[in-house]
Formats: sequence, C-alpha cells, structure tokens
Amino acid sequence: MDRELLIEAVKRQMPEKRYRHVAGVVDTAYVLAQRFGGDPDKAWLAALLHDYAKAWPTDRMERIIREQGLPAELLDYDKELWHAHVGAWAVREELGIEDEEVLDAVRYHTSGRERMTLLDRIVCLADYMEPSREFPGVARIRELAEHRLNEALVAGFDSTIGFLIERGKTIFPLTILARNDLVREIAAAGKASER
Ligand code: DGI
Ligand code: FE
Ligand code: FE
Repeated sequence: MDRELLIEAVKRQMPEKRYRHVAGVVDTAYVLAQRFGGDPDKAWLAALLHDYAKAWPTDRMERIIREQGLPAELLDYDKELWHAHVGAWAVREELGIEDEEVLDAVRYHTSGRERMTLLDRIVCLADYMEPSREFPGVARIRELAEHRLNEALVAGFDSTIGFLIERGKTIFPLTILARNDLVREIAAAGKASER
C-alpha cells in the first residue's frame, strides 16, 4: 500500500484531533530516527500506525483480545493499554503490514517492554514528546531527547508511572521491566565512559 492510502486508512479510524497527534508523532519519530541512527522509513510507518485502534470502542478491543489470542493479562490492566496490541493485530489484518519490527513498535508503544528495539524506543519517545503533547515534565523530555534517547524515555516512563501512582492505578509489569532495562543501560554507559 502506498503512503497516501495508508494515511487515509489511519484517518478513517479516528477523529481529526487524534490524527493531528499521530501526524506529530510521525514527524517526531522521523527526526528521532535520523538523530539516533534508526531507520526513518520504518519510524515513519510505525508512528503512522501506532494509534490505529486508539479510538475503537472498548468492547470491540476486548472482543479482539479474547478471540484473537492477544495476551489475556491485558484485560486485568488499564484499558488504555489495549489499543497498542489491538492496533498491531489490526494493521496486519486490515492493511497487510507484515514487518515484525514495525508491528512490535506499535504493539509495545504504550507499555514498553524488556529489551526495547531502537524502533520501539523511537516511537514510544515520539509519542511522549510530539509538539501537541502537554503535560508536566514534557519540556525536560524534549530537552533530553536532543542528545539522550534512553534518558528521555526513562523520563517519559517516570512521568507515566507517577501519573498512575497518583491516581491509585495498577502498573503493567512490562512498563517496570522496560524502565529497569533502560536505567541499567544508562548506568552501564556511564561506567564505560569513566574508564
Ligand atoms: O495513545 P496515546 O494517548 O497517544 O499514548 P499511550 O499509548 O502512551 O497511552 C498512554 C496512556 O496509557 C496513559 O494515559 C497512561 C496509560 N496507562 C495505563 N496503564 C499503563 C499506562 N501506560 C503505561 N506505560 N503503563 C501502564 O501500565
Ligand atoms: Fe497510544
Ligand atoms: Fe499516541
């Protein structure tokens, strides 16, 4: 499918305002890929598709999780997590996207995961910092993202984890694992540069 058709397919899934966010993530992910040595074309595609199922009705997402064998554990956590997994399933099913790296970046863009790929990191960070995002701490994330991908991403996860804690919500285990991994990588890089 060419780019214009993909864009049209994505626009059909969501209100205009949500598409403006997606367009911001696309531009940001493309820049981050160039900055940090990622594949800009894959970043473009994964960013375009990342919120494909975001505006789908909850009962539709729940049904797909149950019937298509997506991780049932998701149903025990915040509904906000569902659109990422459902979206990865849907873009394969409806748009014929087969690139596993791209599908993973869509699937894990909300929670993160252990051993996040560069593409996972780029999409997740772009989602946090695209120009229309406004939340306490976003300016710091944008600053860090000028040079430090992992630090910026940890700052993003920290803000989400803090937000969830403040509201008395559960935290999906992959988010903790993702953050632990990144924190260890940052520490290891620090030690290596001292030597
Ligand atoms: O879809 P977006 O709004 O663009 O952003 P997203 O896919 O990162 O979704 C973020 C929402 O998910 C945010 O409001 C927090 C919520 N959420 C609920 N439980 C968890 C979670 N986010 C993470 N990372 N981990 C959770 O356990
Ligand atoms: Fe999302
Ligand atoms: Fe998003």
